[in-house]
Amino acid sequence: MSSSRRLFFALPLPDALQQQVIRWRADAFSPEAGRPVAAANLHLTLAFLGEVSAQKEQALARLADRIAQPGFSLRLDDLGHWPRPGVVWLGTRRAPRGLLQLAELLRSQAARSGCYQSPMPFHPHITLLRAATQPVAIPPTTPGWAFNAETFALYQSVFENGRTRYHQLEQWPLAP
Ligand code: 3AM
Repeated sequence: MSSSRRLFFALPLPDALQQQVIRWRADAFSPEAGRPVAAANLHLTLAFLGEVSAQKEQALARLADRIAQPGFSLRLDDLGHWPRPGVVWLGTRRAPRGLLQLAELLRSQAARSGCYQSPMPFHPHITLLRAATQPVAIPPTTPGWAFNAETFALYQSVFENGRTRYHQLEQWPLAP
């Protein structure tokens, strides 16, 4: 029997930073602005894979084993609102080359493995609020957090009991 799972590659956020972000978010946005993403679900998507068979998942994971991209520092100094998908996001004004290269590599491996990749340009972001379809007052600045991205991971998106949860399936180091 073959099973498929809804998967994506992403950068995890360090636990301490997840907590800082959600504490700041509670003050920075009104409760009506949108539905807050749970702390443990905060991530920066690198490549969305969609519904993937177990066989294709294995193939993508083995390709990821061979990635030898360097780690990088990421400054979270940008904020924005995309009203159509209803997303309020935290991002970076200057995406480091290492981040763009890692996303490009994962996306091209995904495309070659038959996972549809959106033609929209990659806009690295961490989704903070969903269902934010009404105008939102966006704070003029962020606390300007920075963190060292030392790993990337494969996640499964699971919808259960009316909630989406992201389970980390496998993690890979970025080169020092
Ligand atoms: O990083 P965020 O939260 O913006 O929106 C989905 C989420 O992105 C995105 O993949 C991440 C994990 O679910 N996603 C969902 N469906 C998608 C699709 N068809 C998609 N990204 C691109 N194409």
